Amino acid sequence: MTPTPQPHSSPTPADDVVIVDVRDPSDTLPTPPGDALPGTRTITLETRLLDENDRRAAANRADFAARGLRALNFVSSPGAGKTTLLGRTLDALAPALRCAVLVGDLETANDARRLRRPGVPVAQITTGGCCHLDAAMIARATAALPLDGTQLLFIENVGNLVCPASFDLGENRRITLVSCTEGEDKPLKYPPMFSSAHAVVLTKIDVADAMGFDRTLARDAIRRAAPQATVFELSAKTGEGLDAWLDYLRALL
Ligand SMILES: Nc1nc2c(ncn2[C@@H]2O[C@H](COP(=O)(O)OP(=O)(O)O)[C@@H](O)[C@H]2O)c(=O)[nH]1
Ligand SMILES: [Mg+2]
Repeated sequence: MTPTPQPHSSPTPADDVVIVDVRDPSDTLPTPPGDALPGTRTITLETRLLDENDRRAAANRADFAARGLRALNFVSSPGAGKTTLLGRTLDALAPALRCAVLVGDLETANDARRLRRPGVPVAQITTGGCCHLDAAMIARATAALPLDGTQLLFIENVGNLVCPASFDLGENRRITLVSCTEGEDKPLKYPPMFSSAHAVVLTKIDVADAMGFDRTLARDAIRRAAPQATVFELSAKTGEGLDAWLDYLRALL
């Protein structure tokens, strides 16, 4: 079957949100699994792809260090609460601390609009069919933002508990969110996202009881999948647990 070409949309003006459209005009629909040729050597390609990404991530990390900023990469399944937590975080920290935000989604600038705050540069990275951010996208987006003087760069990755784990963006901290509405066992089912995290944030604890969510079981799963990580339990709705999270961020500077 010949893949159908994807239409390529040009960047959409969205108030003062910068939109970095990284969709490739030649993007094609992914090949359905049933159409894959037997013996296709995808492992080599992936290795090269990740090597190239690692090289660009190292360049981003050097750029962040030269600018004196700390970059945090927020990863989770869709809907775990990344944007809500980032909004709360910006309300508490900016403008006393100089913050900037990059948000990745397949489509829309909704999250970038939600995260607009006075004095906080925001860029929406529109990935099209791509299920994760990569280091090259971050380089393009940071070049599009006025980052002079920025202390904390928050990067909200595409909602996906699998692919973003493989792509270093050059971040200084990877923050993995998991919410009480997802079940206690997700850290054990999706280990790379947790084993690569500097911090794990258990979100939506305000609804834990209503969901019949067992926090002890969840803590145990997080400890097993991410023994290296600092763990936070919080509600971005009620503010419970937020102080420890904000202290963690302030201590990065
Ligand atoms: N009850 C509750 N809902 C939350 C919390 N954080 C986020 N939500 C809700 O969860 C949904 C998804 O949140 P969002 O921040 O968009 O998740 P994202 O896709 O990870 O960015 C929204 O309806 C939020 O209002 C929380 O701490 N408690
Ligand atoms: Mg979001």
